[in-house]
Amino acid sequence: MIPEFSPASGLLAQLPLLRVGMAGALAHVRLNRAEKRNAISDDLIAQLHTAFVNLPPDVRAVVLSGDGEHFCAGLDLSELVERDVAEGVLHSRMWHAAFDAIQFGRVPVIAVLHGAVVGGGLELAAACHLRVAESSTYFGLPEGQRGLFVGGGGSARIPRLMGVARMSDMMLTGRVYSAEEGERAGLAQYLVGEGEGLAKAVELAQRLAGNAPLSNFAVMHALPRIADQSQSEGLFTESLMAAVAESTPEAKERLRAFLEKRGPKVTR
Ligand code: 1HE
Repeated sequence: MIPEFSPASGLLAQLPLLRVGMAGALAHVRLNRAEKRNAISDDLIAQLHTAFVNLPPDVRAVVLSGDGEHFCAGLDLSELVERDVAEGVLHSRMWHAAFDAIQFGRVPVIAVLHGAVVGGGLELAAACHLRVAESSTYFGLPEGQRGLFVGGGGSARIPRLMGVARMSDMMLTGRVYSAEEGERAGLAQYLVGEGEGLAKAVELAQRLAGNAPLSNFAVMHALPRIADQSQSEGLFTESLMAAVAESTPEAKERLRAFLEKRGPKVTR
């Protein structure tokens, strides 16, 4: 069941290109630029950054979605025209900072996808920790057709979801993946019917919010770094992270609960 999200207060209420709602430990961040298909302007990228570094301390998981017919049409092409090289680098770095705040923030973020998830919209989705795709979703990287390259972290993140070969194909040929194809290729982890994405994402977010925060943190921060390391370094990082996680009072209590028959069993 989808809880009643009440409008956020303070700074999070002062970001007009977003609509931020709160329900207990969950925050719902909605791209609020449907008339431009949620195209990501400089203002929108700045507001996303601001929102994700200012989540209230009681938030333990975030659901991110887009208002209107499409999740996100990518970079706002109308702002691109007259940028010089230095401005281009800084612009891309601004996106990196905002999307790093999502991927390497404090809490997991679940994206609800529908309609177009293209260009920078797919880069945004790839910065989230889980993706739920409704059946109308389609994925594209039209940068090749527009004379551009990805600049929002896509070249680093998207191959980690689907592989370099599939991403190259999308960029070189303009191939578009349907929701089902995207799910099969690793762009989404859950496939649901139209209009069912938010309920699914909320159900997942509630589950994540019930995990020990340090376990979520380890998955978000250690897993992608270990994937970047050699096996030897990765195994050492894993040992350190495991020892930190299992030494917390919360982990000890959860283990005790299981041993005393109070904790949940793993069931199908
Ligand atoms: C936009 C944008 C945009 C829509 N920048 N204004 N992204 C793209 O190449 C995708 C471009 N967009 C589209 O292909 C289509 O707009 C959609 C398939 C997403 C939606 O189509 P539709 O028929 O629902 O809407 P529309 O009529 O095309 O657009 C409605 C309005 O949104 C219209 O403005 P209006 O003032 O004429 O009403 C469009 O101009 C505007 N709009 N998309 C600016 N992207 C960090 S690097 C990342 C590099 C990239 O992301 S490249 C991929 C860019």
